[in-house]
Amino acid sequence: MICSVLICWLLLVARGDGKPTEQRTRVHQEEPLSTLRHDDKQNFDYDHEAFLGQDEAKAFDRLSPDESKRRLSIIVDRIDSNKDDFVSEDELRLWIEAVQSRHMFEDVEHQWSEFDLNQDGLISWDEYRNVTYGSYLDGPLTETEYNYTHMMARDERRFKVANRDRDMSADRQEFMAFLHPENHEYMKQVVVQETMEDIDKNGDGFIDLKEYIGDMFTAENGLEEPEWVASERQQFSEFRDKNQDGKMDREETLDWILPADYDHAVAEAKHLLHESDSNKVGVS
Ligand SMILES: *[C@@H]1O[C@H](CO)[C@@H](O)[C@H](O)[C@H]1NC(C)=O
Ligand SMILES: *[C@@H]1O[C@H](CO)[C@@H](O)[C@H](O)[C@H]1NC(C)=O
Ligand SMILES: [Ca+2]
Ligand SMILES: [Ca+2]
Ligand SMILES: [Ca+2]
Ligand SMILES: [Ca+2]
Repeated sequence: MICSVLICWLLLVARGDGKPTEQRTRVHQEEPLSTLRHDDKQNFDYDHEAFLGQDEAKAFDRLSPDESKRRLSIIVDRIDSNKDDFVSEDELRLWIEAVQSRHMFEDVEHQWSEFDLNQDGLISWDEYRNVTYGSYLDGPLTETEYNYTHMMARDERRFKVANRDRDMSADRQEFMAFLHPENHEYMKQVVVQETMEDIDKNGDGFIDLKEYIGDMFTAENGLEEPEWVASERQQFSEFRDKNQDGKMDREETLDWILPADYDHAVAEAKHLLHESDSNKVGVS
């Protein structure tokens, strides 16, 4: 795609109405590229963030159109690494991957000093636990205080898995795997485990259709079920429940949340190119 077409489309995207989309709070359900739900019918924040990174995207929301355009031109120039004035899918994918790993690195650096209390270049489980749950561990539990026992056990389990050398002390790589498990192959199993525990309300080790829908949607009296819920039901029986036994096991859940044959960066690159082409924004 011609660079200026991409800039125009991104400007269109950047000046979207900025309505917040549904925020996914559970870590394993976060889209690796952005925590926003990817639904262009609502707005383009997801694309915006995948392209710029979350912090950068927020900064862009405050810029004048001219300034946005100027900065986007600089970025698009950098994406066009072979300088042929076209942005290829590959160039875009590399850029999106770079944005994603920069975000993870910054996240680790940002949080590091808060947790590495003795400044030995490692974050031990004790340090992490004390900083995160300190006041809860110290104080007598008041009736209104949330019982963090479960959450802490879950963190500890994830921390153990992230620590490949089993010393319960995380270096930067291990801490990154702990914070962003969905982007680390060796964390997949624990991510699936956490997902299943969250959604499997009756605790039988499977996710049935009711639990699957219940995780995304709560029916309100008198309100008709939205269309997307019906389509999720269909998704469940047609694609998620591969062996057609009416429920999702571990394998099927893994395929759902972290599909092996799906690369978010490739998908988003294709999508951005497709959208900016089909919107016929023209060359300015
Ligand atoms: C964590 O807190 C406990 C209790 O206050 C303390 O004994 C321990 O030394 C702390 N550990 C670290 C690594 O700060
Ligand atoms: C918190 O929950 C855990 C496990 O669910 C339980 O064993 C513990 O007694 C609870 N603590 C308090 C103070 O309620
Ligand atoms: Ca330390
Ligand atoms: Ca370690
Ligand atoms: Ca179940
Ligand atoms: Ca099944």
